[in-house]
Amino acid sequence: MNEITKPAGKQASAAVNEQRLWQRHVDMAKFGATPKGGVNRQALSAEDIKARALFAEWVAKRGFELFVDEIGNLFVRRPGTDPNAAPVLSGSHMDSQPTGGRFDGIYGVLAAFEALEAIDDAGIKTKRPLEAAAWTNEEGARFAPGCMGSLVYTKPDRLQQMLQVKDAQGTVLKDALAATTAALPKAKKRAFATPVDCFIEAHIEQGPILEAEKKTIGVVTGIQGSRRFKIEVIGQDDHAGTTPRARRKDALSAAVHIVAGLEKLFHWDKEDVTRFTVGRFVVEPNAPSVVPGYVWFTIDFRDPRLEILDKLGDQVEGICQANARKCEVKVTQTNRTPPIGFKGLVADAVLAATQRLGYPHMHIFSGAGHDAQHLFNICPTGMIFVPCERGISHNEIENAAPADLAAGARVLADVMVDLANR
Ligand code: HGY
Ligand code: MN
Ligand code: MN
Repeated sequence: MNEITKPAGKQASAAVNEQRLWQRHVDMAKFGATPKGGVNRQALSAEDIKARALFAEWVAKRGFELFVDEIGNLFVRRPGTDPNAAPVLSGSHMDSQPTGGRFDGIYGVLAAFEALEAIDDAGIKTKRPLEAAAWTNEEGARFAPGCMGSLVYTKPDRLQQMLQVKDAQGTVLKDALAATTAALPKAKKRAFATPVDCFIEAHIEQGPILEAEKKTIGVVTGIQGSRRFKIEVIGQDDHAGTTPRARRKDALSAAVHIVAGLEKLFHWDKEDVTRFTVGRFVVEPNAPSVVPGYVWFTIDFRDPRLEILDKLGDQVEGICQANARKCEVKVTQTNRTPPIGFKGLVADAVLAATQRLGYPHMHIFSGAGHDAQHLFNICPTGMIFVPCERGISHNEIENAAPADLAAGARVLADVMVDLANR
């Protein structure tokens, strides 16, 4: 932190407008609004396209430049005095889970935009350009895997594979993406892996700790690792009335035993640190009088310890085969992200800004995954958490307080000025 930026950082955080930030959340929540007050704004859907269009309107009104890359990631740029310097980048995602909340992801996009606006309102010059990003398809609910936009941005060789991914209705990602980018004609093209000086992501905690500890800011120390699998159980459709047990290849019965075996494996720790979720379970043909011939389901396995991720994850195949009964089982690992730790430049800047601004804070580890996990591989990265009500997320009743959202944006604005002028 050099002396000249301290007042600039303070001016920037003071210029954060709580009401403007809150209203933008209200405006965005209209896209995909669901009955219990949440959103269903899945990646590259009509709702996502509308949200992107509104965001582009706000960007244009502000006079910032808008860029889009080949996987649909959006970048808003506020120029710096050194146009050749790599930008200080902040952002998150606009897409949601099918029964998502009004803050998961979108808060990080709007906090980043609010930081750029506040810095602009305060008339602060920064050496490095400042950018706000909206990463495509973080949630992975419609197109798997999640964190797709930030993954491809940092690993461009994965683009072709991702373009071919299909959703449950058979829509190919490439086609949904074409419609999405066509709806933003004014956005300039941005190449993948354009250098980034550093990345900061603001996000609701999606857990109960900050609220319970009465802290406004979480200085995030890292993100736990994850391994995700698709398990396919292939049996044989048969008549429910005429087929004796001895002749059945019942994919559902086998799948149920497989899940029971996996629960025995993953529910190993009494400290309840390991996370194991079967979130999607598809039975075909899903007809009451047909013995199910095909079942597929997902495994979302997470743990902060690399050795546990390896040890337990490597046993999935064996447990599936051991419980296959008369069916064939196919195990595909769809994603593996090791645990990461945020130390150094960005984490220190977040702590310093939080202390300067005097917010009650604590260090906190993230159980949820974020785009920051991929940016971590290409530049110094860190995260800022703010509380959400009762820690509830991936749920329509997800809620957060305007003052907490603004506090996170104030810390972010101060950090961005600090890092852009160091
Ligand atoms: O699943 C996650 O951790 C993130 O919220 N998509
Ligand atoms: Mn999120
Ligand atoms: Mn999420």
